[in-house]
Amino acid sequence: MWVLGVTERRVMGAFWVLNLVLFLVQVVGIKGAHGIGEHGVRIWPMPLSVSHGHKSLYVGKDFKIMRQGGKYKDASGILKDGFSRFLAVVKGAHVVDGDTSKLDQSRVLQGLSVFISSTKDELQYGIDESYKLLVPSPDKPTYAHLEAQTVYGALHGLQTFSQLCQFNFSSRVIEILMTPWIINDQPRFSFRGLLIDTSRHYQPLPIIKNVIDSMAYAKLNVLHWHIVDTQSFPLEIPSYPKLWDGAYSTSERYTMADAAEIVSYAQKRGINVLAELDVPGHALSWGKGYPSLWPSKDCQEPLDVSNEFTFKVIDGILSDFSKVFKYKFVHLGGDEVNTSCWTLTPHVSKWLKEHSMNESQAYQYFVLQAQKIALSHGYEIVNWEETFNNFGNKLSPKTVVHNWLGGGVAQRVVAAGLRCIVSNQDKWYLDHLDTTWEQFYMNEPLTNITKSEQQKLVIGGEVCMWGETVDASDIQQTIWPRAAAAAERLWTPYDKLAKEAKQVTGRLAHFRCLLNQRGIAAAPLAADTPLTQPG
Ligand code: CP6
Repeated sequence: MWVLGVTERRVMGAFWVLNLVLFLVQVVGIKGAHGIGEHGVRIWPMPLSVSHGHKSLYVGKDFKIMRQGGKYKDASGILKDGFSRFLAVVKGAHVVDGDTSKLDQSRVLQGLSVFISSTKDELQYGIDESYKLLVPSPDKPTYAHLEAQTVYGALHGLQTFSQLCQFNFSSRVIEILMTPWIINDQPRFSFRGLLIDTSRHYQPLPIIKNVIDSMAYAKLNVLHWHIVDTQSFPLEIPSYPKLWDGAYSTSERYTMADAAEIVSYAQKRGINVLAELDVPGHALSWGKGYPSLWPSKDCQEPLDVSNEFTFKVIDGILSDFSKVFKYKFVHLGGDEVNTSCWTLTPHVSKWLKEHSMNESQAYQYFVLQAQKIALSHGYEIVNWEETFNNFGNKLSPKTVVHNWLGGGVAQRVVAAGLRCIVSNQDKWYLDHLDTTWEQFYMNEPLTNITKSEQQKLVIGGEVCMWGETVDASDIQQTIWPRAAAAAERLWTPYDKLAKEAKQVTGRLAHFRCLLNQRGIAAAPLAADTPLTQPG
């Protein structure tokens, strides 16, 4: 327990000032982000409200972060780690050798005080991600202030703060232009996702971590990990250890400890991991280790609906998942199911007759069985939209329907009272190399959804980086900058979004440059397609 000195008391006092100023900004409407030119505010995604002045500050050589009051104690070090990451990305690889002790101290920012009111640091769907940030104009002593409900809101605040900083090559120190900054921010949607697919191409762990880093820069908060599919089964499942016989090779695999490491790495950056088990289609690789999961040796997909063992294996996998993947949702796929193997295989077709089911009833039976198993492990469920299109009224009320086809299913899903995630393939599929960043930016999740209680059921959206076209060599340049365009759509309030994508070109170009400086291989805006493509 420390005793507050003069400095600390001034810092604490600043919280009242911060709140008063934010109040004035909101009520009186002091100049906000509107009307600030492209060369002014360069934050991506644009916050809820931003105002700024015209004076510059230097970031002190001994600049430090301090928790000031608040209940959060940072026992797990999330904030401390976040802060050192932020300092590293702001410095880039530059040698910051400027001695700020010789500068006018009223222009040197001594530190950032952070006030977090919640003690909890469980990362979960729907947590408060808001923050308020005040960077003062020259003063003495000069401290910036960040206030958030949760440590994850504070990380977003650090992220924004880092985007205000730049390296000054004449003084060789970090500077912040256009102070004071007063920023009040929170996301529009709680689910802001990116899908990666480690079945079509194995993605090495450092690549996945690099993707997670880049997501945090754009304030995306869900890594949808499409782990396994027809082509390969790279993940270890302790309950059924032969499943990863379906990996491409003995080295293109993840242990459960690797998966836990990814989850923890993501959590420290405020990112949830949504694990997918796509059943009953897209699961051929499972039969490499356990051939009885196939209807037959020559008809291998979808999984054998007539075999009790199929559901035992799903139960084992989801049981193992639940120890590592702590997000409240699991994704059970359910898309693109071609049931012809079921009717063509004698023992399966006999089973269908005995149970008086046709193919589509068997598809429904399978999906609902898998839902029951997931519910028994404490999960809520995400399913691709075909499940809703075929038997929407039978789905568990705990289902979130994941749109991907055209045709505006979101409208029908929310009218039926279910939740929805938007990923329409004509606008938000990153593997569609000819979809431009402008199209990503303009894709509006609430199109034709006007009632507020229905709008609330659209929990967010997700851009999808299917793995057929990308491996470790080009995944980042295929994701970025287009994913950033969607990230702003999902973060920034509707009335603050540009009405035409070209209005944000300069700011997005700046963000993609920032990604490059931070070691993310984001492609240029003008050429959205990768420079190289795998054959
Ligand atoms: N894999 C899985 C895929 C796709 C889907 N599910 C997909 C389909 C069409 C396009 C892109 C991807 N590769 N499991 C659909 C949800 Cl264009």
